Formats: sequence, structure tokens, C-alpha cells
Amino acid sequence: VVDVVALGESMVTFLPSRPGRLADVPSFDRGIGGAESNVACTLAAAGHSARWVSRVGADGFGDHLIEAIGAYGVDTAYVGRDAARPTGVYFRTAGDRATDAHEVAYYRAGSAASAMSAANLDLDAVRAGRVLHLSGITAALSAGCLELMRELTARRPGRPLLSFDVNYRPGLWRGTDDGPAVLRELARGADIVFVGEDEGWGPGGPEAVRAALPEPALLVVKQGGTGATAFHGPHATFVPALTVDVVAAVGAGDAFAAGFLSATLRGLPVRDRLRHGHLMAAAALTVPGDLAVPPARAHADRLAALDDGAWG
Ligand code: KDG
Repeated sequence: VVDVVALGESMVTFLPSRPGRLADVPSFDRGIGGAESNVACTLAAAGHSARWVSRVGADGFGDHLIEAIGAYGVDTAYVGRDAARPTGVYFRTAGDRATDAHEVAYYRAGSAASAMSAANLDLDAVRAGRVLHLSGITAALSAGCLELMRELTARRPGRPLLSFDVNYRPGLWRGTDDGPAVLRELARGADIVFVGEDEGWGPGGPEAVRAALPEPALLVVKQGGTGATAFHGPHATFVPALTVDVVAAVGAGDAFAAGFLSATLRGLPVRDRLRHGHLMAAAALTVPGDLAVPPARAHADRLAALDDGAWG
């Protein structure tokens, strides 16, 4: 049994050669992105078996995604090719040092992945892992993708542990006010939910998010550079984030989820899962692209075992 299956759209990403407005940046470096495949790549790099399920175009960018994600050791055998639709791509600018404000230009409407459905994916392969990791991005791609998400988050006997990262991307929900309500609905069907406290919940901090989402057995509320709080049963466990020199925040949430899931797969207690999440996020925060080399497991275990006073 594969440890983790992650389903979602991946894109070839173009990172700016220098800071500035999208209008001014003269050239871009190719990378790979996609919240769910980021989680799969990081877990594979951390020694787990991982599969990424998706659809890409029958084009060079589709080849690149399959080859680059496969090079992390991720199983890409269930990634379909679409001869009629392209692979999505996106361009970004460098974040402002203080605020991380940046521009993102997506070219993904009508992409191969936006046409994902129960009819063109192997759902047995999707459900074959110990953990199935999904994100709210998929729900925003098309009506068919939303239907697929509803099917996969429906509670049914024997399904894998369902991990859901809310990943509210307002730019993808433009033209509708439904985003937050749909994402809440999907989150209710998951066993582990990751959500930023700034992802459309209004004021009130982590407790307010928990009050709005009592169903998931484990709810992890990410509080940016402050830390993260996990709600589990009657307990709330807070672990401060590590202080690092941030190069780009992109991918940090995915790395956090990968660290938390890695520790979950290893049966570690919630406090240690949060610490492993922060350790992997710290690695991603200090590189310009989405993906960083995660800390070696023995090293991460040593850091996660430090006293509370040495953390944060
Ligand atoms: O989490 C990082 C992602 O935001 C990035 O890789 C692109 O998946 C992406 C998206 O849809 O925003």
C-alpha cells in the first residue's frame, strides 16, 4: 500500500529572474508547482511512498511535470494525458520582503487538469493509499472538479485517511462568493484539515476556526510566522514556528502539510507532527521556488525532540 496519494493540478511555474512588477520582469526560470504534488514530492524526498494523480496535456510541459515529479520518486503512473487540452502554467513575481505581496498570473483555465472527473481518473488508484491528500484548489477549477471533490470527501467505509488543505485562492474563485462556503463543506468531510487563520474565516483566531469546523478529528490552524494550533478531541496543541529568513512563502504550506503527514504516518504525537510540519516549512521558506530538500529524518527527529524552550 502506498503511503500517500495526492490528487490535484500541477503547473509549470515561472519564477522571476529579479524583483519587480510582472510588467517589468524580463525573464523567468522554469520550475514546477502544484500544491498537492508538492506534498507528494516532499513526502517522497522524506522517505515515504507517494503517488500523484492528475491529468496533463500531451505537450512538453506535461512531459516535464511527469518527469520532474517522477524524479522525486513519486509514482506518476496514474497521471492521464489529454490531447485536446494544454498543461496549465503560471508566472509569479518575487514577494515584497515585508508583506510577501506578489503577483500571480495563471494560464490554467481549460487546462487538462481542469477537466479531471471520476470518468477519466482511476478512482481505485486514488483511494489506494493510507492517506489521500486533497486541496481546495481543485474545487475551484471547474464544476466537474468540484463534483469529483464532493465524491472523494464523502464519508464512506474503508476510505483512506482523508487530508484536506483548504488552500483558499481568491484569484481562482473570482466571479463567485461561493469559495469559503464550498471549502468549509469539503473540509467537513475530511479527517485532517489544514487551514490558514487568514483563509476567509473572519476574526477570532484558531478557536473561531474550530468552532466553524468541529467535524474533522484533527484540525490544524496555521498562524503564519507565529505558529500552528492543532485541535484534536478536547485538546488544543500550539507549537510556535521557527524563525527563518524568508526568501519566498510559496510552497511553505505544502511543506508543512508534508511534515505533519510524515509524522502522522510514523505514528508520532500531535506536538511532534506540528514540529515536523514547521521544520519542513522552514526549508521551503528559505528557497525561491515551491520545493526544498527536506531535513534528513534523523536530524529532524533530533530537532523535534528539543525542549519547548528551544523551540520558536
Ligand atoms: O502551494 C503552492 C501553490 O500555490 C503553487 O504551486 C500553485 O498549486 C498552485 C495554485 O494553484 O496556486
